[in-house]
Amino acid sequence: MDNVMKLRAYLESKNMDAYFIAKKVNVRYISGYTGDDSYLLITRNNKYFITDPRYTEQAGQECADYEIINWRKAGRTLADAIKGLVEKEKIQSIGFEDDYISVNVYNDFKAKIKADLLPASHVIEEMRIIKTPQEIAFLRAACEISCRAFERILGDIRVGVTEKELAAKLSSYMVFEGADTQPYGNILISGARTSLLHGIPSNKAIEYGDLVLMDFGCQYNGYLSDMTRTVVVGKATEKQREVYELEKQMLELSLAKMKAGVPVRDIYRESIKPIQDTEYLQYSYGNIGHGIGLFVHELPSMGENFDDVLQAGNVRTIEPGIYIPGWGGIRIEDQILITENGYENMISTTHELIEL
Ligand SMILES: [Mn+2]
Repeated sequence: MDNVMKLRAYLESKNMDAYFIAKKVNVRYISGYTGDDSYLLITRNNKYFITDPRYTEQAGQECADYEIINWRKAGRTLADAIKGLVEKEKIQSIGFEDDYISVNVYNDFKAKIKADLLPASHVIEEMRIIKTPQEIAFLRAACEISCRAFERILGDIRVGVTEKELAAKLSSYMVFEGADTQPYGNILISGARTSLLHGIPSNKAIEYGDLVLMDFGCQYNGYLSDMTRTVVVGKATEKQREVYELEKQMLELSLAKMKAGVPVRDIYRESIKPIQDTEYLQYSYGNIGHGIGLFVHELPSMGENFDDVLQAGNVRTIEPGIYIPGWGGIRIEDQILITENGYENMISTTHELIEL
């Protein structure tokens, strides 16, 4: 069953006439369109691609089996264009992504469209949880590109270079290795700043003895990789080595548990075993992974507060970490395909401590 058929099966099950899609990655997932600022209205029998003149040519090429609507021509606002389709198709109910549509757009829809607007978020997101073989191939390729870029950036990390310079190089290496050119907010931070879970690369220069934490990834045909490695510039101190070893055990125990059918809470419990009775437990974080695909943080999440179970065909990251304010943080992150009997690690880079 293709994605549109799956969505139509959902419409039927909910007795809904149409579904309106505005999230960029959901538009791409359903239609294959790779551009911006476009919307889909999928009815039981028709497919409408709603965009503006900047994108009509591209939409015609990428979504040839859709009827392409230029909303700027059809009316004053997006709602005017949809109003016309609702009348033409005699649509009585439309599901929409209520976790995304702005209040502004919603109010305009409500005022103009004579159909029930039914909040129905996460419909496409739920479909995206199990990856197809094609999606898995793209995700694997994105991971391989990141691993090659990591090998290259190691040669550039030295005293005096700034975090920003290294972050820019790392991004360019991924493009040279085959990634899409879409920007991606890579984290490359050093020294005590590594305790910032999502720190932003700064003008700080690398110093001898620094931890350098790189949490990065790229996009390949729209599909993302996400990996983290933490290295030491020079010789690791005793404490750096101790924390690194604990972190590595946290990751590897989590990996060993990965298999379809395992509750994510069990993975979390496994992950904290090495630090359970140590001072470091307070420096860990309850979320240790997330689904990944067309979007970097997608369903399902992984951590102490989630009830779901690993399923074959999930692609997830696993990234426990230890973050000590004022001292620094260490994280290792891999991207995993869950299988019936275990997992495939899409990230081939070593877990061993790298001293540069
Ligand atoms: Mn991640």
